[in-house]
Amino acid sequence: MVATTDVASATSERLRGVLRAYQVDSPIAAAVPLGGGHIHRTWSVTTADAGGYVVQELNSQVFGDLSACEENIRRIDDLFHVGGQQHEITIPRHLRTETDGLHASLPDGSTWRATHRVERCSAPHDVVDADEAADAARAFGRFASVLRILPGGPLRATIPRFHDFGWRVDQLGEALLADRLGRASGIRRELGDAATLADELRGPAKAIAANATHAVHNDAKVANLLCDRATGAARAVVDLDTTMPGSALVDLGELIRSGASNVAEDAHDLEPMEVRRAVINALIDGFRGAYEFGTTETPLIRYAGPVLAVENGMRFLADHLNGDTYFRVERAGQNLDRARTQFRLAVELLRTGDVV
Ligand code: GN1
Ligand code: MG
Repeated sequence: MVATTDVASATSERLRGVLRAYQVDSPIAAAVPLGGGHIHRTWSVTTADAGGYVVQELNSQVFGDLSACEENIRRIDDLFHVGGQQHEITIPRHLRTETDGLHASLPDGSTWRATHRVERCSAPHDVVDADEAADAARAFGRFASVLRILPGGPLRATIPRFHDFGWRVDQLGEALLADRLGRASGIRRELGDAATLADELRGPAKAIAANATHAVHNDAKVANLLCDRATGAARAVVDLDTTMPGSALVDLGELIRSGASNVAEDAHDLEPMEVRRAVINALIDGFRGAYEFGTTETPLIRYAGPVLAVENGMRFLADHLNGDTYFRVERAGQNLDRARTQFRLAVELLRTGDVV
């Protein structure tokens, strides 16, 4: 019996077409959009024969070289799933097309991928407490550790200069200069905050980038983990398109940036914002329990969170100026709120940072 689907029939048809490309012929029984990410569109799909898949329409604007993503993820998928070696953390297993491709195309030109669903797991929205923080950070630390044994040379850069702090400063400058929608006059304070913080953190950001020696996730946040719904334990790392050479400090920094505060990334009211020191310490300890930083990296740990907060803040602010073309928005001013939250967070992290 085919149950009702939760998406429009046109979407359901497209999802069916994608699954057929992976030789999954059973009709779709249910398809539920998975929210969260700003970039791709994702559905959890159950077929009539009870197969569970996650199907994703890829954003080729953001990832201009989807073949680089495909090649990287194939190698990572092989590392985790071929050869029988079990790691304490895994990734969802990718489906392959008849010609052994990871990606599939529909006649409308869209590009897709599909994985087997990791059952009884879901992605947390945010970090609840220190224990969960430590477990999440351990998972990303393990992921980066496993990637150290990836055979075959460095992964390809899927988004060039993704964590190039100086370039993000320049990008914001260009957006300001163009001021395409005349929004600059309304955000003088935020532009000032961005400039001050960027000056302060340019040095540490450069030092962190100098340690970009291994493949890391590059977008390490709890929302990119799958955790067991019953126990909360982290089981799989997802959202692997940015996994490429980088610095493990960037992963730790992104975990801190996305997990440290008690308010949402797009909070409008920052009055209640607090930085949760216990969570930050747990993130640091958890990550270090699974990944060994080198001697040049250790003194930079305290800057990792602030650098990533300001980097993201500058990206949000540039996108606000550019008319919200990169980060999907659901309301006017959302990217501005995201930027304000990041700058305030960076200030708080720097202010309380010596307590580590
Ligand atoms: C994007 O879509 P999501 O949430 O996984 C972005 C990250 C940002 C994040 C901010 C490829 O990630 O770099 O930190 O939004 N990913 C890309 O919420 O740009
Ligand atoms: Mg994501």
